[in-house]
Amino acid sequence: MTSDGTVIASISADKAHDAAGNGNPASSSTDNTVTYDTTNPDVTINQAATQADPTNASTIHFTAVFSEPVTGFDGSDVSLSGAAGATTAVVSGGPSTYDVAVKPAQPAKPAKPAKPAKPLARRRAAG
Ligand SMILES: [Ca+2]
Ligand SMILES: [Ca+2]
Repeated sequence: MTSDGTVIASISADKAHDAAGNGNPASSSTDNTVTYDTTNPDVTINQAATQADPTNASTIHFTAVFSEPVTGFDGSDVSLSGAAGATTAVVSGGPSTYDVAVKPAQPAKPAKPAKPAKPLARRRAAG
């Protein structure tokens, strides 16, 4: 094979013969096409077209565009860096163009005060 593309197999009539000399008709198929693909999917990521910059919004959107449909791409596949300390990316969309929603690191929530234990039911004093 010399390039990426479809590979299609078919058999013309009279390529094989039975003992009586009858030749086959042309082949029929339900799916005789396979795509030969040796090209890696390139990817770009940029701030989304509608993303304000700078922004004070709590969610910041980027757009990842692959050069062909892909699977297996999720938030854990996006590397985040920068001074704002973003830690979480959520990926949606596809199969070629994905929205990457990034949330800045949340300030640690103050721990909830522990609930006081329920008082034990008082035992009735024996008469
Ligand atoms: Ca096929
Ligand atoms: Ca490919």
